Amino acid sequence: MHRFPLKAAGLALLFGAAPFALPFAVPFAGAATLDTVLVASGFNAPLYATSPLAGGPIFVVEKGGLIKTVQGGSVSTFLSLSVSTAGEQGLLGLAFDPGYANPASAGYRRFFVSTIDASNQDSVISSYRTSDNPLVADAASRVEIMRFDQPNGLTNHKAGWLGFKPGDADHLYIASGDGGGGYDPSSNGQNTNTLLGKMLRIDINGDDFASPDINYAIPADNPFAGVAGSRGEIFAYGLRNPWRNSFDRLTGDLWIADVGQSAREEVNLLLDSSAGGENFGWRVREGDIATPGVGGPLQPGMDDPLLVYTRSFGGSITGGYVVREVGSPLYGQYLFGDFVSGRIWSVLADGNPKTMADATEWTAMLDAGAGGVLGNIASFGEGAGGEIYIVDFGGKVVQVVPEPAPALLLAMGLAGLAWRRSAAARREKAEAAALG
Ligand SMILES: [Ca+2]
Ligand SMILES: [Ca+2]
Repeated sequence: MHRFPLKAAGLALLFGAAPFALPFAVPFAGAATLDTVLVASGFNAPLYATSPLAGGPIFVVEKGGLIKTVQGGSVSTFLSLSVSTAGEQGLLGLAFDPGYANPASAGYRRFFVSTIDASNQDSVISSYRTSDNPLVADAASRVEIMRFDQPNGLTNHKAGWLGFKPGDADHLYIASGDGGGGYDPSSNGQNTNTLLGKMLRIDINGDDFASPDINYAIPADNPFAGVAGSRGEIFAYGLRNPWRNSFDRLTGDLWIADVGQSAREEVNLLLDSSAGGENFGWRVREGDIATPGVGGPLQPGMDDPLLVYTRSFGGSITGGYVVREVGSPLYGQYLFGDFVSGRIWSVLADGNPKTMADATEWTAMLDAGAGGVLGNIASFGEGAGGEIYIVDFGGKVVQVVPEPAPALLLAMGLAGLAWRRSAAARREKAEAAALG
């Protein structure tokens, strides 16, 4: 446990977390074993990784505005953006269009980024397209999709995650933070007339706006579409800093991990069947308690989190994924971590409320992996085959693989490929069984 103080001291506490108590160990269950292999190191403040095409490059997002690719062991720059980087600002999110590989799709070669504008600190969502070279984006292809104001001078709580729900190529989900400042001073989370502190949902294949700088439509089935005094882009609200979130690729459920203020970190579940309109409570509620100093009891219509943890475990939750890589010991588990403590756990993703007593801790096993000790967990990532990446803010990306990592794959820089291949043969059957 010696490494936790080291971690806390070494990072300018990107997420403004408070000091934490020494963690106590949560025993891990069963005989399942995991290893890691290094995807690549030397990144500058990496915040995200994904690999949308089977056998294609792994894309790594850097806070300072670069997207890099890793393929065949070599790293190159895919796109370079000018962004504001103070505090928690930067290049914060990346999502590939579901039609990225389909020449017949409007989304062919298209991807979306969320950034903080270098000139005015707005949150900005833009699209770009990849050039004829799959390792180089076409910088001139930029289309601005939307932007929204951020409070002047506040550099934290920008969230910025982007994602598409499996099977829905039209709607981009955008996580926004409360705008920052601590305790949500303007109560943005509960205000449905601002885009701050929300899960947004927009139609990126429509356009409701004559302006060439605003290029999306408000889905008619969004819960506040057409409601006077509310923003139609909102799908769910009452969020503080939903930094990293994910759709379960099997079920379509959205797992929202909301970074807490000074007492509770939380995981929320937005079911596939939801029509939206959920209120996750901030700033009235911090996790499962009244927000110290400003909060109160759970109000009608507010949802308690699926899982909370205290400062005994960490100081800033980093949401992960429900693992759907067939053959992984983590299959069907929601894997998540903590930026401050560097700890990583999983809980069974059965949709029922959990406590940390239900969690399995994987920190020591993953730290002992061939990919090396992990520091501050900035993000998790998922590849086309369901493979799981872990992004260490200190500069590296690893892939979770079975233990022991096959030596040949390590040597060839093709980590996990064999596992993926053998898994593919079993996937269809297993998914059918799970659905049944
Ligand atoms: Ca327009
Ligand atoms: Ca909440």
